[in-house]
Amino acid sequence: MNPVIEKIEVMLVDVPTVRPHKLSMATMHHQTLVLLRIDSNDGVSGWGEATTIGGLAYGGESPESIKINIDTYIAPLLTGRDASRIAQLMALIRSTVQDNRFAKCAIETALYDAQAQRLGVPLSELFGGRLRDSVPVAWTLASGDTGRDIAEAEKMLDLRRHNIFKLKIGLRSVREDVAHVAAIKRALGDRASVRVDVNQAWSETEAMLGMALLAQAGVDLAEQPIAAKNHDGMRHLRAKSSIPLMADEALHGAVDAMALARRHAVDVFAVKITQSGGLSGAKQVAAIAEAAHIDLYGGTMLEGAIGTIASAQLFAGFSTLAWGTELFGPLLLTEEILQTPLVYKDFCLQLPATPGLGIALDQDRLNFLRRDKKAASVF
Ligand code: MUC
Ligand code: MG
Repeated sequence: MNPVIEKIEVMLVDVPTVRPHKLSMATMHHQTLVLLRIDSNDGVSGWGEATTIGGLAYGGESPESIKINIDTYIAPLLTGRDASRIAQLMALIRSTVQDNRFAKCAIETALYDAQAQRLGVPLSELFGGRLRDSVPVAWTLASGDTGRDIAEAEKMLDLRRHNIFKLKIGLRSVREDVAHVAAIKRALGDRASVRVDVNQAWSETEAMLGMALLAQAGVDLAEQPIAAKNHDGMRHLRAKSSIPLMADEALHGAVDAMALARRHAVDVFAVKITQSGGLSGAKQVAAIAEAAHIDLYGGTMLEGAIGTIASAQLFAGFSTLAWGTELFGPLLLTEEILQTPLVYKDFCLQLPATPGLGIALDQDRLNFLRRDKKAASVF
């Protein structure tokens, strides 16, 4: 008998961050995890995640809109249907629901988690299998203070947790930002790879100056310095820059990947399962990158453990992962939602070998943290 979908539940879980996380478009003091569970009548439950950054500051889906859109439009479409026909279910959603990439990602992840559990294999095996059992993980330095960022980086190096650091810039003037980056690179030297993420904050002329100064400072990579839609601008920058250019916000799935590849606009793709509309979409982005000789980086929307390990399960199968990943989301949060935390060691995130996502949620903790179970939210 094929499993039938009985219930789809979306929960918003507000968790404080370990310190303020300053991006050019928002300063985060907490993260709102958007978690989703699909229960079927064979007793198997699958989990997915649709977490975004900064409410509506980063993209067009907010935690609240994701929940209401799934509850109102997507869950009723799926309830009562065969949970094992994932391609059919996703095609049905795509034919009825425009956009909503994060919501689609959470649904698809939960369906694959459950199906992999039924088959008794890690989720990675449903996407072609693993080439690696761990992935390198960068840490983002975004306290807004140079001294604090250097101390944080030193601590991560001592712990052998991270030796790749992404610095968030774009709030101050180009020269002030580059001075901050250069001081950190000087302090860390060859012990670490230092990269920057401008989150679209620069104009083309600012980026022209910024990229040149960053190259002199010894920075290895610049991520999304200018507006996501400015593909020609990225192509101009790339042609002039001596350091590689990475697309992040510019990449919302395979169509964007194709457009960027055709224009030779960037050197690296930051692949995100949410931004790609799910694991299958992210795999398509990676395939386009491979065909176009574009390097890959495993990106995050600062998800918690579910989205993080789902991403790792996919990235473990990418033919190359030249720039590693930034799957550190759970480490930015003050609360653990798993019975056994994810394993970060030797600068990498280790992949579980157990079926599905390979994680077990701490239900009591989750119930305690859920926004709908709280008298008042953390805001
Ligand atoms: C982004 O734009 O890359 C990833 C790491 C981080 O600190 O912010 C995110 C979003
Ligand atoms: Mg980015």
